Amino acid sequence: VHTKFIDLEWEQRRRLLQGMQTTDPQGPPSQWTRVSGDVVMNRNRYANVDPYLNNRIRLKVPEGHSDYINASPIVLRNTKSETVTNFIATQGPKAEITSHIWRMLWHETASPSVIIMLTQTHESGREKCHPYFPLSPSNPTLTVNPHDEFADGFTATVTLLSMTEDPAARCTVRELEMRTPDDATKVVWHLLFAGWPDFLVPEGADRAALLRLIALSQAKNAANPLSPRVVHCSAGVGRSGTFIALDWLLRELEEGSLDEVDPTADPVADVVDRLRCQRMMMVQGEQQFWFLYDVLRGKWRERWRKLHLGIDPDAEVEVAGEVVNGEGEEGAG
Ligand code: PTR
Ligand code: PTR
Repeated sequence: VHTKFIDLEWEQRRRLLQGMQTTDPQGPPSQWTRVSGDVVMNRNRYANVDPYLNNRIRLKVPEGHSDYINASPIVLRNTKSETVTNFIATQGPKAEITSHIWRMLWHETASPSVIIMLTQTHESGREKCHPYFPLSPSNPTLTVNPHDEFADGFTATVTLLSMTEDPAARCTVRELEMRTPDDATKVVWHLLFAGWPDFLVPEGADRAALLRLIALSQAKNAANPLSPRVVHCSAGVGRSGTFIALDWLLRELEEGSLDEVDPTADPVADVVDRLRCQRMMMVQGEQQFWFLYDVLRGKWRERWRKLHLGIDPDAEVEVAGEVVNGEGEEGAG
């Protein structure tokens, strides 16, 4: 029942986005209208980054409470297969409002659900994201306190079931179980990526690791491919936008949409544009923008060699910039 509900809402949203305007005459005057007010400002990590008024996740809260969370639904569709992929891009939760990400996850995603975290909790001595999940097996259970000022009565326990390192994806994989008071449960895969400093791009081996991470997140979500993967960094725009753009571009490549070279087409600029229609500042700065071309060019060349020369890229492992022949490592499954 839950999955059907999700499908419906997201399908409606997709149609709305295709028209690129709100069909609701009472709706906001512009697609770019931002959410304002003190409640909103207090809940934002950065004063200059927030979701658009008509494209935001609304928390399911009791009447009279604010449904605001700094999170945007993101929908992309691949050209040939017409496969729809859903994400939620959100900021790194702040300490007072960690209940919100759990509430959102509970209502908007299927089980198992997937969170991709692209920031460290602290970078250069500053908090980039509150540690909102159980960090270690020595302290495996976290309770969302229903009496917290911002929890609005929502409660759940989140238990760490397992924690493993996936070195090929430079990722800590946590399997969590969320349980509500009525004993309903949801499995949550939490993928914490270690290779991406704020405002920059993954370099060297971290670049290959990022591609592994993308594949890993798809695999963890494979049981419910329409359920949105939750992606966050610190502001939820730079690294998150780049991750989502790459996820889509690599799929375009795989399904052959980029095989015929059309000199007027620019799939990178197109996807960044489409992302920025859904959440501001997605893909931050030139460096992240060029990074997309760079990764795509490498993968495109790999595909071309495979199709035309029969050279299988999976039989090669990239080690610190050098390509050596050998067995491909398996990602953690
Ligand atoms: N009943 C409380 C509220 O309305 O906020 C807390 C709560 C909300 C508890 C949702 C559980 C919830 O999950 P579900 O809707 O799946 O029961
Ligand atoms: N005030 C910051 C700025 O405009 O630079 C907000 C910001 C912070 C924007 C981090 C992007 C950031 O990166 P990311 O989305 O990857 O966390």
